[in-house]
Amino acid sequence: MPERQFTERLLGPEQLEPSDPRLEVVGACNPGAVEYGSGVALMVRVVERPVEQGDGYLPAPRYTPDGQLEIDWLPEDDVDAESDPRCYTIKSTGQLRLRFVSHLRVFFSPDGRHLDPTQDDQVGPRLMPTGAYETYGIEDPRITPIAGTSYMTVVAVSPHGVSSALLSTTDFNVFTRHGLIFCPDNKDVLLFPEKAAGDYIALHRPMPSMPFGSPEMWIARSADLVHWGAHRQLFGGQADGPFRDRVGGSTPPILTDRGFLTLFHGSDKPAGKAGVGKYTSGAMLLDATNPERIVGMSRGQVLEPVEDFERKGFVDNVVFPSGAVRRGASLYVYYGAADQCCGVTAFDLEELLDSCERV
Ligand code: MAN
Repeated sequence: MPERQFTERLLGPEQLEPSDPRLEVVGACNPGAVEYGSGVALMVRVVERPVEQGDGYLPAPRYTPDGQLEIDWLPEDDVDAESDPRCYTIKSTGQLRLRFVSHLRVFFSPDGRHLDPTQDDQVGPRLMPTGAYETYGIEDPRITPIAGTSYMTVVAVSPHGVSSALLSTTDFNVFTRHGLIFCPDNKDVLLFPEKAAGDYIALHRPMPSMPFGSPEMWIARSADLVHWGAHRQLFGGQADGPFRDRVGGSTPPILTDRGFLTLFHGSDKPAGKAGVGKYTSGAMLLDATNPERIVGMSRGQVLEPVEDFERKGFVDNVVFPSGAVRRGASLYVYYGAADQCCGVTAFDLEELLDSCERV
């Protein structure tokens, strides 16, 4: 495993005010990240849950399409609250509700390594859920700089399923929404910073409801970043090991002299077992001219939960990388820890590349 050069807990929920008095902040995690001026712009997923608890009823928050917060009360005896700390399963319908809602918030780290949300110049606007596809929130932003604009994919969660939307900005103040680019269920959409053979490229993660195989990452092409085709399976389908329960792209690829470098994540929960498993990450190198071809893979994982704040939190044992920024000879990796806070760690870029074996 390549050595971490440093690890910092960058931001936690206790440092943030809720967006509504009916909510408390329980997570500030899974940050998108991009170089911005001499520092780093971060888009943080802020996770909030209702403060009030009912007698015999469980609160499930949602936003109306025009952005108003509503709290539904689910009769406790019709709810499985044990299987997953993130969701309730309604017994009578088999359907899920999230226990929380998520929105996004901009932060600026002057050195990429520290953040002080009490400083006005380090905090930017909130991006709140809106429309029919974001009822249960927007999650897990990934930012890719393309020709001077920051393009951001977000996971949109609603009764229609888990889909992925595209936004863009040049100043992290005003955002343009480009709508859904991958329909349900699909998440972990990562855009490449450069075209290949004239096409924009994205990694994505379809989540088939019929389990004919193990989870997979896919790759697609587009002429305009909005309409995607040429879909192909890229990686995954492992019935055993650290990525058997889930596998998805994590950090938007960066172009190196050995190809596109990207971190991916997965969970090792054995089939049929309750809980969410341990989330760890591997590194992958894709050919620069033909990114459908994997040219290198890390031997084992490059990141796993070791620090206290990575092992204990809202969901234990989760490291979930979501941004990577080159700083000198290092690659700074921004990640969600235990679905509760943001961490940043760094690798020597050459060492990380060396950890990828040719395949
Ligand atoms: C899923 C998503 C992420 C979350 C991880 C770990 O992949 O809900 O947002 O961080 O699980 O719980």
